[in-house]
Amino acid sequence: MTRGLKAVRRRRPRTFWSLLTVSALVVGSVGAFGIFYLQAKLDTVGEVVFDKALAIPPLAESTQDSAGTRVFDLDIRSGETQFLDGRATATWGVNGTFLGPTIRARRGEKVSFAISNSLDEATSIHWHGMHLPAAMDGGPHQTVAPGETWSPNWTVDQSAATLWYHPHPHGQTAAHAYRGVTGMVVLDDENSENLDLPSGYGVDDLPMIVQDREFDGDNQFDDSAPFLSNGGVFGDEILVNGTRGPYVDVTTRLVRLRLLNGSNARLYNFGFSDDRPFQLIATDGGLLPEAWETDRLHLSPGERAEIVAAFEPGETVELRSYPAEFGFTGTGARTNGAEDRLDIVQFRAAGTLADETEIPATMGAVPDIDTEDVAEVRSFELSGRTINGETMDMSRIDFGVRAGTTEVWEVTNTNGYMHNFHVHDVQFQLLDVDGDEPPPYLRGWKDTVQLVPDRRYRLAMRFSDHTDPNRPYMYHCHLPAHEDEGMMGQFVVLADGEEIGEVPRTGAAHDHP
Ligand SMILES: [Cu+2]
Repeated sequence: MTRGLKAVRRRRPRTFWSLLTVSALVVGSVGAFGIFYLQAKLDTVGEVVFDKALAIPPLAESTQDSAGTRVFDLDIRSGETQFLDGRATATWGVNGTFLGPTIRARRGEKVSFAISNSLDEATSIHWHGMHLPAAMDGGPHQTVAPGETWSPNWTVDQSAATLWYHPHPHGQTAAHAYRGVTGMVVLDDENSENLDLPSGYGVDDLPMIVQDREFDGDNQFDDSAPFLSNGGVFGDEILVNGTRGPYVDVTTRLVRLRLLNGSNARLYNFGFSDDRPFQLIATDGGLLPEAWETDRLHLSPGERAEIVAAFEPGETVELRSYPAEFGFTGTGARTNGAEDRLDIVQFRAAGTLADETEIPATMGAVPDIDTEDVAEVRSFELSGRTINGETMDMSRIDFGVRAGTTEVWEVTNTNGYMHNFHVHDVQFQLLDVDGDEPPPYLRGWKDTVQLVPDRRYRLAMRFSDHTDPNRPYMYHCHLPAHEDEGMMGQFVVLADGEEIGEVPRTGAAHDHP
């Protein structure tokens, strides 16, 4: 007994102290987690001072050469931009210090670009959503070295749509995009030009590049990912076209907003402060057959939507982002911004509003890919930073597709947080989600789709032309942090009888068309 008690007495302090240490560590960790978790939820409704007119990116100037090609000059450069009081923020831009001009072109036009890189590191300009030859795509194989000029050209051959451009150098996309190399592309066609939709650029047809930014104590962009984030950086300031605290003076009853989620990681669930309904008229690839009325709209990074909102004379209303309605499980929601509520832009309607436009009953063509004759069905599982267990290898062409054929790609996100899926070169048609008809906002042409965890998205796409056995197009998660870490693959479009070639080894900077 005595020995036993002694033994117990001797052991007790050690057990006690180790238990205390373990408890302290557990409590400390839970506490730290709890603090980060609680701080992770952001609500800026009513906090944003809307005191700056929304900047409208200028339309890019162009000249016409003797062959009728429209030529644009774009210069990627660094500079400083005044977002906050005090010190300016070091930024990058195109033909300016932050963001770039809007490229506007018409179906059938030949376009050509002189893209010069005035930075001191290589970058690229990728034409997100554009159907064009892989050598002109501006992906990781078409980087532009410092001091060099890259001159892609192609013929615009797709329906009217809101596209965009951004950097795509492998491993650096997130950082370069965050600094500000982003712009919009507006394509027109005969159909869009004859519709009665609001179309006065900057008046009742507004480009809206929506981006979150985090500023450090010295007013500089901070793109470090917060603790517990799965997607990269989440900023607590929202910029629209580079304007912080923007308002719009509304002069017409109907206003069309070309919304682009130009953020690196944040999902937006757009809606108005009074929950008024609005009309979705276009998705990534162009106009919907008919408008769809809603009061909320999810856009994941890279996705675009054109919406038309109606205003009453004299009123003021805000566009916000509401908590995500789906797409996250468990604690991943809060620590990935999905519970945030954010004021974005304020609309101030004039006392009298012009009322000369309407939403036509029919607008775009119904996506109608014939799936009777599918050449190939492929599966893509997105997990961690891999697609089908592999990470991006610049020299590995994952597969070849045959020009003139239709394929069905089945895509699944196996994580509890967000991935999305973007395919270069084509617009796809969503066939079903887990066998169910896609929701209305996914029934138009898409090039990027949010992947709700554990659902299977079946995408139909047709590869028509621009064959090149050596130069790949990309498919990837469009959270740039994920893509940079390898969540990307490469495919080539092959002509009849052609075999997969080899990615040119001459160095990306010299892979000029
Ligand atoms: Cu991802």
